[in-house]
Amino acid sequence: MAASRTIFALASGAGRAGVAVYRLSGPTAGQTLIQLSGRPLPTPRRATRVRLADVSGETIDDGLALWFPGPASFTGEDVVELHLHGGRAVAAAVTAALLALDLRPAEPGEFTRRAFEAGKLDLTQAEAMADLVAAETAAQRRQALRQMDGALMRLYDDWRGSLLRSQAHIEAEIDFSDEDLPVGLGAEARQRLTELADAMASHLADGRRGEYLRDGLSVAILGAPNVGKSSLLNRIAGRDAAIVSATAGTTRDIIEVHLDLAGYPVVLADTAGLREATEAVEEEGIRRARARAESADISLVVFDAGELPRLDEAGLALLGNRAIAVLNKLDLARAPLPPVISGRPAFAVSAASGTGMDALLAELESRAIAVLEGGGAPVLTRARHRLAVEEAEAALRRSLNAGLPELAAEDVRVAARALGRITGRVDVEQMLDLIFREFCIGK
Ligand SMILES: Nc1nc2c(ncn2[C@@H]2O[C@H](COP(=O)(O)OP(=O)(O)OP(=O)(O)O)[C@@H](O)[C@H]2O)c(=O)[nH]1
Ligand SMILES: [Mg+2]
Repeated sequence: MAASRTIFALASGAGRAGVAVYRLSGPTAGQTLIQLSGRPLPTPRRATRVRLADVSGETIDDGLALWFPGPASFTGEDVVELHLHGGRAVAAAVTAALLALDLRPAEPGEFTRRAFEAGKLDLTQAEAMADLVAAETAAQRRQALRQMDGALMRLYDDWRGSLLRSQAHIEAEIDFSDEDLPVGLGAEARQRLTELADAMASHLADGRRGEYLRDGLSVAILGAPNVGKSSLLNRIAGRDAAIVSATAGTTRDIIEVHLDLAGYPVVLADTAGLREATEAVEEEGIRRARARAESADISLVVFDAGELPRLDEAGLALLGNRAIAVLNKLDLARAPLPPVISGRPAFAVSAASGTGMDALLAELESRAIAVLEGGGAPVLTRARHRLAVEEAEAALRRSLNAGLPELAAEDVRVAARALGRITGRVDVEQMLDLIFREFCIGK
């Protein structure tokens, strides 16, 4: 990489009481520390106490400095970390001093991008870092750490290595087809490619576990108006996120709350009650509710227990195999409560008082775990990876059916490139901006 300008960012700041960490990376990072501290560079990778002053000699702060000479640093460049007192005046003085020394504020994700460009990590690891910073539940954190450790990178690099070797064999066969090449090479390559295509197929058939874990499992609360859907959402969320009223047709838009369910991320959505709409806004709300019913991974279909034995038609129509039936307003029930509705287990609750909520939440939790928990194999975590593995598998299947070895070799090359794009080994220049933009500044 061409020598780049030294960048800096406040990598973490804990406000007035805490420690603020400034990170500098680039060719003049060491020189900058010398100028600010008025001392030679400290021992590498050792926290050293420094008194920093700006160019005019005015003291900025008394803190710690760490010196990481490249290439054995996070970005591969010379890196300096300054641990100073939190607080706005220090931040303003440090920023002014660094700008005066011709450093430039870093863009979001720029440190990680430099690390990627220096070959310190691959794209899946870079993405995992962004995931780790954004992780809200324990399961998300574990998944991000596994990926940061290189689990996905190793899998894709292994596959890509096998593909490149197969391609070389097939091409050798083409180039030397008149000469005495050991027989059976074609069959051997065919065998290996079939195994790889099958491995990719089973990797793709992971039930989207990794993506769910990143984005959260989508749970929709559905049912007729006034059955207590919004009350249920508020009860589960533990706060008044949605408006509750005795008027049917209160909820119009979709209201989402993010939950941590036994360490697993869930996006719980309240929706408009399903009925013949009385006006345009309600109609749009109902359209959105139906769309969410389609896309949700689990739905809680709510009925009014006060109306038993009558059960609302719109609700019954939604009791598919991803549904849990909820009989709300248990306190108003006069008829016996059915344990099962349309073959779905029915949970009787009172959203108003909280009765029965433990059993319902336990069911929701075990459903979420069934969807999200798998073995230890690394899982796809992003649509970007999924698309590339799908492309690789399709190309491999084509190569197995290709009439000519030249065509087979070309398809194997396409498959290898698709995998190379995931890890960033090939062809990624135009994607990088997109990927690193989602990082925060200082990472
Ligand atoms: N008695 C009793 N009343 C309840 C219970 N849950 C909700 N309600 C009442 O039922 C009414 C409707 O509640 P909401 O939560 O607004 O119902 P909803 O399904 O969201 O209604 P829409 O948004 O209009 O579709 C309110 O007056 C609530 O106080 C319950 O468990 N018992
Ligand atoms: Mg509502």
